[in-house]
Amino acid sequence: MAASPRRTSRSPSPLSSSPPTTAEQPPSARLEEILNSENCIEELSSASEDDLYEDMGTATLEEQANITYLEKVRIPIHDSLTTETSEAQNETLEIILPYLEGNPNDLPLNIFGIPELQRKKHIAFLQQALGDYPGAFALLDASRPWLVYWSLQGLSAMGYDISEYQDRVIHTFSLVQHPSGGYGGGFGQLPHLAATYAAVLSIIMAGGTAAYESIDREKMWHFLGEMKQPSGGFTMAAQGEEDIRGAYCALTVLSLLHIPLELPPSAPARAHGLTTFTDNLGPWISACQSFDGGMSAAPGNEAHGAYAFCALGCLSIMGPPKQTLNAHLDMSALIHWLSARQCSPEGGYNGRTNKLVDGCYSHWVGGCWPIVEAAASTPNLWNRAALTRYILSAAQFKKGGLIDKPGKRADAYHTCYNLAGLSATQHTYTYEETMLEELGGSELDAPYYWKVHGLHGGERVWGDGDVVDEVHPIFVVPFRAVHDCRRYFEDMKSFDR
Ligand code: FPP
Ligand code: K
Repeated sequence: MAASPRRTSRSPSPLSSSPPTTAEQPPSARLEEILNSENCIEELSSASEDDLYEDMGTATLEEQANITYLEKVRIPIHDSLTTETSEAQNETLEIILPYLEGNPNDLPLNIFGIPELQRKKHIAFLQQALGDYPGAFALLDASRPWLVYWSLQGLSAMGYDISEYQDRVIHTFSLVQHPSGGYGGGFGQLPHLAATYAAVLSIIMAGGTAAYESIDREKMWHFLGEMKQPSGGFTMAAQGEEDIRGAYCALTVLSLLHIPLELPPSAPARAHGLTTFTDNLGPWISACQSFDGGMSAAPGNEAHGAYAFCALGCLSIMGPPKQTLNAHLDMSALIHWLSARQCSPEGGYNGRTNKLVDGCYSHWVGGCWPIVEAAASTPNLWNRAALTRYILSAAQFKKGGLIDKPGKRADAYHTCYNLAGLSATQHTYTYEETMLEELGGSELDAPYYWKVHGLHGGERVWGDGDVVDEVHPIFVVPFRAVHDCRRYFEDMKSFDR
């Protein structure tokens, strides 16, 4: 077998989006001059393209168009005002750039000169994450359902058959199901919507009758009824915070388990005139859109990418994204905000304005695009190749697992969400109104109309060995798990009210 190609001085920089045969366009002397000047931004905007770049040589117009401005010059624009934020950004860039321009971990490279996905090492890392933890990890006790979810989802994304974990998953979550409904972090802990979300997704990934039957749906209905608030939102726990995570987690569980949309008789929100789980929810989510177009945890808070995904996920469970997103959000403001999260030249995403790139936002922001594209009918709103480069070049930990950024340690959370983001760059999904007639017209069935449309045909920097599996755009588990689960619960009778 031929040795894996190593990056040489003649290989393209990973900041160039072109395959190895394409000529690069070097910056002109005039551009270097402008970038070093005080009025850099003003001068750049008045300079013509011809002033800024050397001749593109053999690159076609199409190839030129694919190379974004900053990728061409490979020098980020610096604001001359120095702040704590700009210093952190500069320091971060210094740490990251060597990984984008070279190969400090000495990983084998794919045909585009980008490190290959270290699948075997990442699988071994997640297998370990499902094992025992030393005492110092006791503080993660309440996050146990998350550890299981992140690990199983990451393994599934890499094509690993998780059926060996089925019995353990059923056993673990039968112990953490609360007697009054919902799941806590561990045995004896109070139920919480985040733990419940992670538990239900883990259980449906494990799959099978015993797994489905381990969930007490009727008690779950009552637990979710307790979380519903008169405002339309959901609290994460009894007397807990009301935020957009709660709304997304609650609707995920309601939809997958086919729980009645009607609130249980005991739900406190009934005293305020609400009768269903979706009452007032759309307007409450609208109120979470902040002045800058992003989505915040609750009305009035700072926008954050993780909450954008929760908001879009929740709206996409309430109905077809084209309807619900356009009805409740200012889409052009949202698209503007989401686009601004892709860092250049890093290629990965940050979570909020003026903060640092982090591999987990490959999913929290990257995963918003398939949903936005289904609502806006505009493809290619984001730079998939740049995100792929960040994930493969800068977010793989040498020994296995994926990370926030170089210098950080791998964990199951960053492994799961980097891989979900990588999947989003590779696959295309469409929302097919007419697809699943068997579910036609039943409650919260919108998420079952997504169809895998094949690998993304545009510019790519991943090789065949770097492909990860499709991930359901709303529930972030394999499609199979989503459809098997809903089919199982589809004909279940409603509960006695
Ligand atoms: C800021 O952390 C992070 C947040 C404000 C939100 C975190 C929430 C999630 C990651 C997921 C929620 C989703 C569900 C389904 C429960 P930071 O200040 O450390 O990071 P930053 O500098 O990147 O903003
Ligand atoms: K962070």
